[in-house]
Amino acid sequence: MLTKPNILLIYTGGTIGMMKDFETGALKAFNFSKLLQKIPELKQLDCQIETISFEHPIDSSNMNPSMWIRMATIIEENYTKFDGFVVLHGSDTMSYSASALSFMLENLGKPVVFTGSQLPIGDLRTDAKENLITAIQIASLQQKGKPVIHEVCLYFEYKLHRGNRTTKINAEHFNAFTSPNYSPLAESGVHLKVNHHLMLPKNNNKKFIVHKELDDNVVILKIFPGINENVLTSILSIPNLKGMILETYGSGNAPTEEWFLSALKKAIKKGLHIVNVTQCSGGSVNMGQYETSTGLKKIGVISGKDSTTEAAVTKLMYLLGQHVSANVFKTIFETSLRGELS
Ligand code: ASN
Repeated sequence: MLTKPNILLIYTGGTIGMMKDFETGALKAFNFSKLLQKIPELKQLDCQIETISFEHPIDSSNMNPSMWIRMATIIEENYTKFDGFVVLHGSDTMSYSASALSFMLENLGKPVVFTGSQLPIGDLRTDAKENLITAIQIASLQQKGKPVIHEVCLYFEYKLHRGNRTTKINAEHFNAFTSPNYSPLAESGVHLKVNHHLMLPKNNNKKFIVHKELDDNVVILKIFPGINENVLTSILSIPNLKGMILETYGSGNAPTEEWFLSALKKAIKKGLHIVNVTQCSGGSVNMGQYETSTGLKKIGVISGKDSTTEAAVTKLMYLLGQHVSANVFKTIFETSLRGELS
């Protein structure tokens, strides 16, 4: 007899479990046991569900690397006991967390599905029930008793995406996330359509490793017409700064002014890792395509290719935490580690 898949539901907070504060009217996280009482439908699912909650559930705007370590540790400690993991998370920083976890969990052999909602689960028009129920069904998908998905994903409003390819694009619509440079791994309609060919393959022989060293001495700088030397050099002189995500225009273009390039060059020479990602919501960095990016290429700026900013900044924290040596850092960054770039 086949046993039902075991799913661990990890509750970190987010709108999904929030209630209005009577005094201020603002939404804030509340106790998880009350959340489950709101969804009796969960009992009908063809899987066993166990739950674990952050002691103090948060609005995901308070997310940080130590909480990513907490999530990764929960998964590590429960890895053999469960067939899949669903992480309930606020939508504001969900793409950052899904990206971070994708790097921290190496040789993942089971699904980790992030989900949440735009309206609290107790709200009459809530999107939480569909998101949660389908996320659990997806985490339970098996073929010949083995999980179908072996990666960190994000499920929201009928689409399953690779987590490190996503970005939050809307604070109002239920369709809050997109994956600009990678098609959905699955779509939920009348049937659940799984795009097997887009998924990361299972790494049969390699041991599951959880990396818990993240270095947060990083910064994201979005360039804009009018950025001046004082602003740039002040940022570059932040004590102990080790990495910078430079959000550039179009296919990786930036001002060609002498002060701009020479400030970056000096910083790179001193050991700062600078990664070029585009401000555009889709497409890729291609340094050398325009004259306005050849200078960046020449001074050793790393190409983030078609990574999202969320994936790039968490990959930077992860690789810095791994103490990757300076001479291979660029090559490793420009390589796809978890399907985050093409
Ligand atoms: N502020 C909320 C959060 O990220 C937004 C949400 O979950 N929809 O925790």
